[in-house]
Amino acid sequence: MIREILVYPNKKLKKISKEVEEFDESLHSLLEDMKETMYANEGIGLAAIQIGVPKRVLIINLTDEDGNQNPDDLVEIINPEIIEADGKTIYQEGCLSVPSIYEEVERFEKIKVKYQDRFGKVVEEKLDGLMSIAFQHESDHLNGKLFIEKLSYLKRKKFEKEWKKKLKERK
Ligand code: QAP
Ligand code: CO
Repeated sequence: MIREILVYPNKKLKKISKEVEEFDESLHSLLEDMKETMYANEGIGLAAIQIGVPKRVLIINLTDEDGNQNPDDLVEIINPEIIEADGKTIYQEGCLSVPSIYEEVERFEKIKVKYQDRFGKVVEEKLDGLMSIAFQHESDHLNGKLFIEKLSYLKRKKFEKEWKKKLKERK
């Protein structure tokens, strides 16, 4: 089922999501809803809280070199942890919860992560490139953080101004 995406400044987006303890049918149906919702909105990543579910669940499906999004490349990530981080990288990020806004954000370049799959199996791997950035962006959602909160004071001001303008235009 396609669910509604919560948009900034919805207060639910600030919630700290809870660890998943049961790797059951309800988790699997949440993952299916997240996939449908992400594809319907042309996203490459989505955290459960973006559809109002405060659970530590996220999905990422990057596009390939030709810009095609292959569902076989979709990764389901439960209870993510970053256990090592190295270097810095800057990328112009967007977010389905902050539509039409793209700003440069600094992240770790390489990370070592630990998470669980939909059956509870523990996975440990090293990530770099866009996958590392997406993992950090989506993990921040589970702690109630949006990418716009990582902007400098001046850039945040600029964003708030742009956002107000966009709100008026949408009405
Ligand atoms: C998070 O972002 C991310 O403004 C996923 O109008 C960000 O899927 C991963 C989107 C940066 C890696 C790097 C945004 C779609 C999608 C919009 C998204 C929009 C339509 C964003
Ligand atoms: Co986001």
